[in-house]
Amino acid sequence: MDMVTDLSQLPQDAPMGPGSLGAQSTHDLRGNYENARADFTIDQDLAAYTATDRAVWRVLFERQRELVLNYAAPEFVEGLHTLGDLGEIPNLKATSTTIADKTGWRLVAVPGFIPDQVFFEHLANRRFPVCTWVRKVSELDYLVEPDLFHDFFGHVPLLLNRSFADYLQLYGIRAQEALDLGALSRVARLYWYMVEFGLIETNAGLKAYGAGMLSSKAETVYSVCDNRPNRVRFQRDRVMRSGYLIDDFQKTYFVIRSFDELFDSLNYNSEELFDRLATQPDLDPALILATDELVPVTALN
Ligand code: HBI
Ligand code: FE
Repeated sequence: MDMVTDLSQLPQDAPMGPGSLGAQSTHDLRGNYENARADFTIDQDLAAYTATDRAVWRVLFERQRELVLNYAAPEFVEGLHTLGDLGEIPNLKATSTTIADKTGWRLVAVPGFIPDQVFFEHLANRRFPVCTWVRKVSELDYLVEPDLFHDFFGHVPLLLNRSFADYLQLYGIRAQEALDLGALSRVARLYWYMVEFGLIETNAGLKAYGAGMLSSKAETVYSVCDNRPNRVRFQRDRVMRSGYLIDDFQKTYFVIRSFDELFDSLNYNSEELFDRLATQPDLDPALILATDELVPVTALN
């Protein structure tokens, strides 16, 4: 099959929106949930992908794999290279074996967004839910709901990093506790800022590691280089108090020094923490506190 490289050869539809990911969507979900099992998993049907799906995947992959060399955390790039050539739509079962051997994580196919408690149950058991459908041509730069490219290209490479993999499983356990305590918003913010839109300090300057950035061409660059957003040193309670935007670039990014820092931040008693946070006001996404340690943009080499 000759490769489609110029998307104008594909059927065009609606115009593109701003370059970001709006994960927590409320509109009716796109995927086909009819055949989903009780844990919301389905079987990935590799034969069901169309030529357009394959072309959209390839364009997204070719574009992002160049960008990440300059803007992504080295651990992300290392994971991406371990996954091999991703020019074709990945076979989730086959990739699962590679990941399981390294960090014990497996991929499970899902039709799209799944209920919070089901999602957290999968994470707590080292199963990462990956959506199987591919976005439309018109959604190359703006997506309301995570698709296969966001979930796989954005999230899977770091599942190969021991420290991040351990963090994400413990996150699943803490998130289940939060659900039981009516504190979903606290852990949703921690996921949003530190799994979807996190920055990490390296000896080559600030790098992106969040899936929401690294699966978005525009936000990969904006989050690392643009002078407009705030960049604040990661502090767990600060993140858990901070609201976020789902349909535009983030106003504030939080910066870690290592993935161990994320893991260590989950060493808390849920009841005590959420009782304490309940006495403190939520924070606007663009707000800077006097207690914030601001992290400057670093010129990219
Ligand atoms: N479902 N498939 C999928 N992917 C997600 O990222 C996801 C989800 N359900 C709930 C959820 N995320 C939220 O609970 C977290 O982002 C906090
Ligand atoms: Fe995501």
